[in-house]
Amino acid sequence: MKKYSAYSLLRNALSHNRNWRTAWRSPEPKKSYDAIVVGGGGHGLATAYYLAKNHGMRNVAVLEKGWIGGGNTGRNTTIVRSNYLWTEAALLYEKSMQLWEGLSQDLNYNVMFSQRGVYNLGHSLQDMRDIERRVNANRLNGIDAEVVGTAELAKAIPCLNVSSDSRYPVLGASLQRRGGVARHDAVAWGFARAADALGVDIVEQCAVTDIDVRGGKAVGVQTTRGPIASDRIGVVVAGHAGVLAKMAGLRLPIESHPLQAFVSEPIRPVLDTVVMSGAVHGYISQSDKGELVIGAGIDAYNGYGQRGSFPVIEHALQAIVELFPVFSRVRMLRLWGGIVDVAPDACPILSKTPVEGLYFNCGWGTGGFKATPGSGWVFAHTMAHDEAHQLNAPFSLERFATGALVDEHGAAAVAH
Ligand code: FAD
Ligand code: PYC
Repeated sequence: MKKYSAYSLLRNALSHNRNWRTAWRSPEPKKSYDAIVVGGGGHGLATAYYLAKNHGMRNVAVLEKGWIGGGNTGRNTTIVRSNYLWTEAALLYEKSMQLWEGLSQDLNYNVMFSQRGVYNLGHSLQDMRDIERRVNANRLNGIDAEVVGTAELAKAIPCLNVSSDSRYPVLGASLQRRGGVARHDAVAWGFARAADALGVDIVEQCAVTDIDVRGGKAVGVQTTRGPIASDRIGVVVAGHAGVLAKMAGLRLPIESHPLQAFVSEPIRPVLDTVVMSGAVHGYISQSDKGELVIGAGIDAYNGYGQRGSFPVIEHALQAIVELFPVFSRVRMLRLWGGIVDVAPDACPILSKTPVEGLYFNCGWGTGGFKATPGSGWVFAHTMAHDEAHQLNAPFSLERFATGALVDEHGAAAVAH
């Protein structure tokens, strides 16, 4: 990769960036590709990157209906952790965590991964029993996890209300120190630039309008920029998975819901970790810009509007003020929503389908940002070999017929 010196930064600024190379090309789509990835979010871009890097597939296109990272990838609250209960899920998210730990170096792009720790609070005896069970399960899987009490919490997070006379008193928490946050846009841009450098065509403003199936096999897609042939198509469109499945005559066990988040005005550094509470239904961290990043549970209705309803905002902010009374005086700046794809067991679908050459990567619901690199890694393997990687074998569509669900509603926590 070319290095930019301070001098070249100045030269580019003075020339209004006329000579600044774009980070990825804007190619016209070809008539056919060896593989097509539908959806230019983090998962789709990571899939294309690992198809090229790990499996030597360079004649690959990512088709994105808007701009890359404009879906949930650019709308999420960036919490990264791998403290899931069941071994199947824990190993998948832990693979991702290990990739996060080397991602900036691998992509040669700073994704600002900050391992500032993630606390999941407990507010009742049963909460604490569930936390202890999950921490023990994590440790058995080699994943870092601790149970912490209120004295330690009060020391680590001075503005957290741990007094026993609050409505839902904090009794303790789980802590994953390797958890944290990353810069979401940078994840999309970093994967895009690295995939493009390996020859992947990233085609924005290109909506897939139909999937062509002949004799039970995928043969291509119809798009707003014309038909494109391929016998290997991976669909990675999050909240729109059901819509794309219908194009191929399939029905997925997915519901699409709005999920909201909000940021406050920027304030001085006050919170250097991530705090989540499933019981009071809110979570919070502070961005490097100083904004408090706050989120809630899903809006209960199905929909495709990237905005949510007022009661959820009120509920989440009540929860945050309960936990952090000092934030009651902070003004909120912005709010937005994304469309999340929720499966019945709160676990993803990374799977072949009854249509040969057609693969789906969806169902990450409210928690897929943390899985971005790992999801791309295993889905690229699945597409390249027409066979699941051992880490995503438990997440096939068959589980909804056999009943071998991996119920992660507990660890999916706040948002589901
Ligand atoms: P997306 O980024 O949504 O990408 C899918 C892309 O497909 C979109 O760009 C879309 O435009 C494109 N597309 C759709 N239809 C078509 C079509 N017909 N043709 C072409 N392209 C199409 N997860 C965490 O781990 N931690 C968090 O803290 C967290 N917080 C969240 C907070 C909010 C408010 C939301 C909404 C989500 C949150 N998530 C979190 C979940 C996380 O954002 C998602 O699971 C993850 O980003 C999904 O990535 P993706 O690449 O699959 O989807
Ligand atoms: O999966 O950790 C998570 C999460 C936090 C907020 C939304 N999703």
